Amino acid sequence: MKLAVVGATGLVGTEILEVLAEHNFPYSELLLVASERSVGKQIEYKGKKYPVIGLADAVAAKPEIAIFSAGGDTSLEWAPKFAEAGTYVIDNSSAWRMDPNKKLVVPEINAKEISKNDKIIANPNCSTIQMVLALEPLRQRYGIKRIVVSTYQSVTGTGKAAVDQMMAERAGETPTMVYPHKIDMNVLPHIDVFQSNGYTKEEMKMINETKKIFSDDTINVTATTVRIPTIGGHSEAVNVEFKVDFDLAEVRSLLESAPGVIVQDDPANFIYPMPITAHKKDDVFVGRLRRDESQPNTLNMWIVADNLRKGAATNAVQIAEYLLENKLV
Ligand code: A2P
Ligand code: 11C
Repeated sequence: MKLAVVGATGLVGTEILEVLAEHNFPYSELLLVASERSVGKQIEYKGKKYPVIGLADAVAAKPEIAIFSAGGDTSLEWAPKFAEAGTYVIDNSSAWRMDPNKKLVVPEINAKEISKNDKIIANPNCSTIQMVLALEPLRQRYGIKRIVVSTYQSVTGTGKAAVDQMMAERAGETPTMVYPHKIDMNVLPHIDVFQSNGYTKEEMKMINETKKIFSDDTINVTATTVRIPTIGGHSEAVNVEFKVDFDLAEVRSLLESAPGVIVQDDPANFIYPMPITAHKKDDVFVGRLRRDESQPNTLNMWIVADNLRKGAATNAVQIAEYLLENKLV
């Protein structure tokens, strides 16, 4: 099994390599791929040195699986070339997510949709993944009418240059600006580009991807996505209205038995999910479970996950594991 990691020098690519190692992912050959700028550099991984190769050489090597995290333009141009060579592409960018012919997969929810013909499989946006994973057991039991979500997102979602901006500001140095404003000691109600309807692209991703993953266009979703000066993970305040009433103890027990979800909800002892404790973990953490007393059938919850892990690398590696376990490769 030949495995390619495209974008291996980037923030998500580096995280993918970490997750592959932690999961003992089986491969016979590992191809580390980046832009022409990096070709020839060496990456040390699990005690071995790997040369960084270019995309054309990687396609020619016909890997069985390629996990892409090199931006939408690279995916649009190169994913079809890998697919033609018989490679399964698991793509972290937004390039293919809303293509009606491509599957948008969170393995715990809808991996069963994947067939032999799905050579390009899309990984959802990080803020969508953690929300839908935590909502799925509740959706199965009560049905969802409407979701109102506000996010508090880590600068790692923007990439290394954004982390550098925040750290330079914190150190009193002159930063190279990635955001239109200072990010340290600040909060930006702005993630990705503004659309003509007044929402940002990040907000529209949460709305549209949620409907696609749940295969349900009737779910109403509205979102406000916000960047905060933290690393470690994205946090989300979610207000969810179900189709029928729920029992809070049952909600807790459904979440406790959901795969990939960990309940941290003991306010008396100040236990609730936080980015600092979610950092480098594969799971999605849920807490602050409480009834919305202003209207029927409605729950408030707080959801935190490491956006580079379950929001990106872990979800992609889990899709690759699904392909192997189900003998699609
Ligand atoms: P490189 O390091 O050679 O630029 P990040 O999102 O953290 O900036 O990472 C982006 C990743 O995508 C990096 O590994 C980067 O490689 C890779 N990448 C960017 N543009 C291309 C391209 N045109 N072809 C292949 N890889 C690319
Ligand atoms: C952020 N969610 O936190 C973005 C990063 O569509 O995969 C991931 C963008 C995407 O800024």
